Amino acid sequence: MLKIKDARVVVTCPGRNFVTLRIETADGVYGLGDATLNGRELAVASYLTDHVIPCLIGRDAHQIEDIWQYLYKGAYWRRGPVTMSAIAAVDMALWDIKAKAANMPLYQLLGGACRTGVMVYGHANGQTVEETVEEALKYRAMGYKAIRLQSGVPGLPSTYGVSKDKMFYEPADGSLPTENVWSTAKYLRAVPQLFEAARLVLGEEVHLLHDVHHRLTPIEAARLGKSLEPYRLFWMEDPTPAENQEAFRLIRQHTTTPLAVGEVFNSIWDAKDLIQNQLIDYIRATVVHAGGITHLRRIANLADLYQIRTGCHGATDLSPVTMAAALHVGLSIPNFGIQEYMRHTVETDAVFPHAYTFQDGSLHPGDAPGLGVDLDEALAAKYPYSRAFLPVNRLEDGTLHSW
Ligand code: EZ4
Ligand code: CO
Repeated sequence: MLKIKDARVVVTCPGRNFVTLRIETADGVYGLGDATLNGRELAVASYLTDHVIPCLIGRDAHQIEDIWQYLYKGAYWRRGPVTMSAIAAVDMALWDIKAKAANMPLYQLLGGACRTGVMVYGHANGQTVEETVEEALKYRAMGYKAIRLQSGVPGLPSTYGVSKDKMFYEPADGSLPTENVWSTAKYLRAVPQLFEAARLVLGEEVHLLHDVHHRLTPIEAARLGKSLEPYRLFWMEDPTPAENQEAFRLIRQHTTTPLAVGEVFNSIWDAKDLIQNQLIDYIRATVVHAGGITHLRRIANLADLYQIRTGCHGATDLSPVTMAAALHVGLSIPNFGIQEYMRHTVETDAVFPHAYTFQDGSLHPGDAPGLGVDLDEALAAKYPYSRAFLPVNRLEDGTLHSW
């Protein structure tokens, strides 16, 4: 019995907001879990502090599965991003504790390494095709084997995922939501030109990815996938929203461009039909937003039956604690595909010192016991919470968009 003695939530903003759960056991071993839900951070902090932590005190930290079931089934109100991020934080912290108690890096407890490292992709973005390709060249020079390309759309003043800041940028950019203008017609004209230019300059070797951020209808997405086939994308991400999982059947019928979906999923039930009908190629559910290591492994196991691989979300709003957890999972499952890796700022890395390292286009979680991430609470306290939102999208006539 490894008794949970105490737990608390730490909110910090070293350039962007992070919510971290710290669980402490009676014999002094502690674990960390990420609970960051971009733009809705304090909702999860309250869920943990007001509703979850009181139920944890006195329990056996070793009973990870039972505690997961207790929090999921016991709440009566199942699923949803707030609930599942809170459960994820508890789950991560408990795995961290168990692996520290075993004096092993977590991936060893998860079955050991299946590969030498976890291939990652970086974000190249620019206002123009030329600028984006130039950014991609920088990533290639750093050793990246896979690069996501997002470019400004001619005729539109701003585009989500295309920022003035290059190597480091934040998806949440305003204390009230900023607004972008969207035109599907302009976008569908621009994207094939970007990838045509990119292949000419970057050649065939490097993997190229693109994120549509749920902006298209299924038939528009089908057309985009088809028009990108000559450039052999590694994947086209979130071409259309997936509340209606059936929608992907139509896209699938029209294009061989591989599909990646699921960064907003919080449960295996969000992905069940997509996986069982083999409507996608990569599942993007993440440790923090999909119920922790325990639940993500369940999703990955289901996906493996259908030859679907993982491609976990890894933007900067997922803290280094989630990144470490994703790396331990990615290293140890048979059907790992790729891991998104938007680099955190120097300020964030200082608040979360970590053992994972980047080399030759891959990350390795390192061999420190547990997750291999710490939280410098004194430094974290110097960065108070600062409200921030993701931008919203409107069509040129003002209609609120995204689908
Ligand atoms: O919009 O992390 O693939 N990456 C993405 C990200 C997400 C943000 C949401 O919080 O789509 O930029
Ligand atoms: Co995305």
